[in-house]
Amino acid sequence: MAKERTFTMLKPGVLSRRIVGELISRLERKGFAIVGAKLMRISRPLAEKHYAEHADKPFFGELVDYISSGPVIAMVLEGDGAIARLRSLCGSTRVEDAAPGTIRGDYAMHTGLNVIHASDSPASAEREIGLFFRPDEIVGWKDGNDPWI
Ligand code: DAT
Ligand code: MG
Repeated sequence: MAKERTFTMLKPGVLSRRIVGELISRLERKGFAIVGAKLMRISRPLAEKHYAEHADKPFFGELVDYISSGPVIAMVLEGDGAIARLRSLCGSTRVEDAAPGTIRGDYAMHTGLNVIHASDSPASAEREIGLFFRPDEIVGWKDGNDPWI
């Protein structure tokens, strides 16, 4: 499986619940390498761009309100097959379907507050990384002999 980069974000509420460390630990424990990370508050225009594919959904307004309502941790993760593997670690979008053992399954009670974002395809990953990170904010550090990722 080819090495990929994907975009992830710990959503508003994760900082106030003091579970940033736990969630990042789960990403690291799986084997992803963190190559970009920032604590930020998302502006409404950035939120609207990030979630543009949902602009005509009934929950779009609430989604943009929520994602811009508090601090988030935006990250770029690297690893073999990172895009699909991160989606699988996060679990299903609907919390009713998010299996125990996944991040959403373990930490979320409401679909609209499902704790973590993860890019859903190579095209989304490239687009979302570009929305949140300048090229010089991404620091590749993987040792060529590192067998973990
Ligand atoms: P995902 O975050 O798994 O990629 P998505 O792109 O379909 O899911 O939706 C983006 C976010 O919007 C999702 O994480 C939570 C929210 N959302 C999705 N469907 C929803 C719904 N039916 N009601 C309320 N919020 C919803
Ligand atoms: Mg999505």
